[in-house]
Amino acid sequence: MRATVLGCLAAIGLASAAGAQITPVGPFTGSQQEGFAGLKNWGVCVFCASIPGAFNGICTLASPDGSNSIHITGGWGFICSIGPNLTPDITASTGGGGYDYVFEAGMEAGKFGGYFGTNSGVADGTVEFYDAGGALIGSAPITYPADCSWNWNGWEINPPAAKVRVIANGFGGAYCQMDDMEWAAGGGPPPCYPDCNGDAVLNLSDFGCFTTKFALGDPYADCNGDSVLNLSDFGCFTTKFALGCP
Ligand SMILES: [Ca+2]
Ligand SMILES: [Ca+2]
Ligand SMILES: [Ca+2]
Repeated sequence: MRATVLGCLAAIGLASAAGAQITPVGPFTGSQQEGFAGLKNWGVCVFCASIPGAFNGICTLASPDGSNSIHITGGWGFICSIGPNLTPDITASTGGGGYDYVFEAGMEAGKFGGYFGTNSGVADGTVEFYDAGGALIGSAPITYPADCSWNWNGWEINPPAAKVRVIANGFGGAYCQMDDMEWAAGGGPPPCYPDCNGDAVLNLSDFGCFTTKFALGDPYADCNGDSVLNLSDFGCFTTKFALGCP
């Protein structure tokens, strides 16, 4: 009987689409960089729905809602004035619900980061990670003050993300300036779901981690993959924790 129950639970586990583990990382040198200077092509569009060819051709910059809101420029004045970070030209959206980095199939981002700032007078934002099917697999805060300075934010994403969406806190997700972005493929071992904090040890901290993510509405906490966060997800997490990690 016990074996049958465990077998059923394991089958449910396999059928679920668990979220990704998102871990903040410090500045790194990726295998592809994007400084935006080579992508400014105002003869085609000054404000664009999408701009292909980013990160040496593996990524398209795109407006989430398809509006002409992706902009690359030498510098940008608004509440304050922001200039380039390490390389000429910077980018941001002027609306559209944020700013998407859409990666080619097979070039999903296992590590992504860069320098963020804003000229809008509104600090901070959110980054969202999506799989190839368009499902949200994780999110994290982006922190920068509202003073036109450049600030590193970066993440490890496991499993890697097919799309990274940057949403500023102000102006409908717009005016988060970015420069000198870094990309790296995934390469770590596949994540073990109950190791919520990603430290390769299963202990009480992972329950605390899960509870926090649940309270924040993080997609990771949807353990049974039914797009609803409720008590079933606590049961699911407890089961997966009991089954352990390889
Ligand atoms: Ca630049
Ligand atoms: Ca752990
Ligand atoms: Ca659920």
